Parts: sequence; C-alpha cells; structure tokens
Amino acid sequence: MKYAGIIFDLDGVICSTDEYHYLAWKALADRLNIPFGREDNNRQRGVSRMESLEVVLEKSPVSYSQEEKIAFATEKNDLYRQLLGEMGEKDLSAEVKDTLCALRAMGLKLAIGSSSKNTPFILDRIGLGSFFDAIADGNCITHSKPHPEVFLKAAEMIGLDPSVCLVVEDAKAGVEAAVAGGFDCAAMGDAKDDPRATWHLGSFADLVGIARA
Ligand code: B16
Ligand code: MG
Repeated sequence: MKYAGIIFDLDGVICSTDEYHYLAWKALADRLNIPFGREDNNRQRGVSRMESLEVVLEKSPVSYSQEEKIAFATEKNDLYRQLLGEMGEKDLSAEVKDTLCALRAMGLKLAIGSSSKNTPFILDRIGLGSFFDAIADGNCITHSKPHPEVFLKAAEMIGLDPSVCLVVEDAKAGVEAAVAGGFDCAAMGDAKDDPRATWHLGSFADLVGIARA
C-alpha cells in the first residue's frame, strides 16, 4: 500500500456545508447591498473566514474598517452556525460513512485537515466527533489554504511523513496546499479536474481502490 494515512478536507468532502456558507454570505452581502453569486462563493472554498469576507467586499464601493470587518464575519458566522444547527447524522452520506469505515479497516490513519474553525461542531453534528485519529483545523493554524500548514499539522499529529499521506480535497486552494506540502492529492467536486491532483475522484468510494493500490 502506497499510503499509510489519509487527510480529509471537511466542507465539500466529508459533508456539504458549502450551501450553508453560501446562504450566510449571501445574506450578509444582500444586507450590505453588494452583488454576490455562486461564482464568488466558489472562490471562498478552503480559504479562511476573513479571506472569504474579502471576496464579498471586493464589489463594495464602501471601504470598511477592521472592526467593521470583524463584526461582519461574526454576523455571517452566527447565521452559518444557526444553519449548521439543522444538520444531523442524516447529513453524513452512507457512501462517506462506509468508505471511512473500509479505510479504517485497512489500517490507515485518518485525519481531518480543514480551514474551518467550526470543524468540531460540524463533526459532532454528523456523528463523527470522535471518529478521526487527528483533527487539524482553523483553530490551530496561522496560515489557511493554499498554505500547506493545516495538512502538515495533520500529518504530524498522526505521526506520518507527507510522502505516505493522501489529501482529499474539493477546493483548488486545497489542492495547491496539498501539493505545496509534498502530499499526493485526490481531487473531487469543484477541484475534480485540477491537473495538480494525482487522483481525480469519480466518487468518494473510489478512495478504497486507490488506498489498496
Ligand atoms: P469557518 P474546508 C473551509 O473549510 C471552507 O471551505 C471555506 O469556505 C471557509 O471559509 C473556511 O472553511 C473557514 O470556515 O468560517 O467555519 O471557520 O473546506 O477547509 O473544510
Ligand atoms: Mg472544502
């Protein structure tokens, strides 16, 4: 087996919180009268909350102070957390659950590498609060993707070198981060066709075959 560990992005890979991110940013943008669409939202994938806010404010004719920006980010996060509160174990697909269990049965170390500060809350909601061997997230990094810090931290937490870990990502910023950290990357969703990825997943379950190789 080429890989001894797999590091998963959270939003867009393990579960779909991306729609909630979109709705919460859209509500803020509407209140501020700033045009905001799905294409803008795609550029927020994998990057930090404050960097995501900058994507929203790009089209604003008004410039805001740092205090105002922090208040906007808090407003968005409060609404986002409210929407996340609707999530439950039903939001973990059978495919993801079965695949994770199959990978664990093969002896692989499994970790999360997410830019989100809401990672523990989301994992609890979907019933994976104590499943992973390690969780590296937005609470323990100073640079978010495309910087490789979060994946390097996850690899260190599971005691493995990046050369034997596979990163699974749905964001171009995440694929870039994986490659910069010396990891192979399996890309899916929005990043599926990214040429920098080693693997292009047709489905999440493809990971079992990749891990066996
Ligand atoms: P939060 P991931 C990322 O999670 C999201 O893709 C990105 O859209 C979001 O801005 C970022 O988390 C920060 O999230 O506001 O919850 O701290 O894809 O790296 O799992
Ligand atoms: Mg993601």
